[in-house]
Amino acid sequence: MGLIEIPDDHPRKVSLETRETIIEGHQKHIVATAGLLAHGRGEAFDYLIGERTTQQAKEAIQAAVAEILLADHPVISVNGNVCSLVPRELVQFSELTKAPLEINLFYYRKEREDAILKALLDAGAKEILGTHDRPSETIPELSSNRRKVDSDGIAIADVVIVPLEDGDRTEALRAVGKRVITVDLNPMSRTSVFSNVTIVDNIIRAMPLMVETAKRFRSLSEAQLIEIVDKFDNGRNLDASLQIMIEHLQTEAKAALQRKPRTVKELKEADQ
Ligand code: PTJ
Repeated sequence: MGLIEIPDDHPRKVSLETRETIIEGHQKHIVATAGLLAHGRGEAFDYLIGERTTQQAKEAIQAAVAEILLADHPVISVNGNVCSLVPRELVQFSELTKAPLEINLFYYRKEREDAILKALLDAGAKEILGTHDRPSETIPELSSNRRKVDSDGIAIADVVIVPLEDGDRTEALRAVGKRVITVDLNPMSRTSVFSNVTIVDNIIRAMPLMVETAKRFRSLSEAQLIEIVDKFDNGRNLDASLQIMIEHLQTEAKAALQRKPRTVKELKEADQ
């Protein structure tokens, strides 16, 4: 994986390898140039949350998966960053939840659509919505390329999963009555705030957990799934996630001032 070899004992191995994956995705036209910048922003917020999946995020994942399993027409919106980072998990999750994958790009270019389509097919996808040859319609109140949606996908969806999304689109989807689920490391972004369920976690950690949770939750009754959705409150979830970041930053700042930086391993041990 990646363009350069990262030694196993490098303390930032996972982060550096993920960076390599995104760069490779950009070279293959999967990732937009702006996607590199979006990734850097994600890295900064991941640093603030301690590069780990919090209990809060685990609860949001459960609410998200329950909501998707309860939906009549769930759809997963795929952009360049998400396709580059977790293609296999997207396909697995789509199969487990019967939520089709729809390519929906902010920075649309035909060669990007083709590259993303190929990456998803290589990852095992059988059907992809949102390509230029598919029937489409437009979401009102949105001026970007993302206004165009698949007639059998987002157009008729009741629940849309939009990881790493820009705020305008989330607002527009809510305005046309869709429920929105996102994965976004920034708990203050407009997408995070406007979504019904926000998973404040890195997509590279969240997506495998979503797959695992979908496998477990498929055998739950409708009443059990409804109970999981009902006890989740996104406002509380965002407040708690932000609080975790503030506390983590205070601890890290103190440690840095005492010249005793803590490693991710030490943080994980402190969590247990
Ligand atoms: O592929 P395209 O053309 O559809 O474009 C995709 C990007 C990501 C460029 C576009 O959607 C965009 O500009 O997004 P934003 O507005 O930068 O929002 C991306 C959000 O995702 C930000 O809040 C980032 O902090 C967050 N983010 C970035 N990387 C990750 C992430 N959240 C979770 N996991 C990540 N790996």
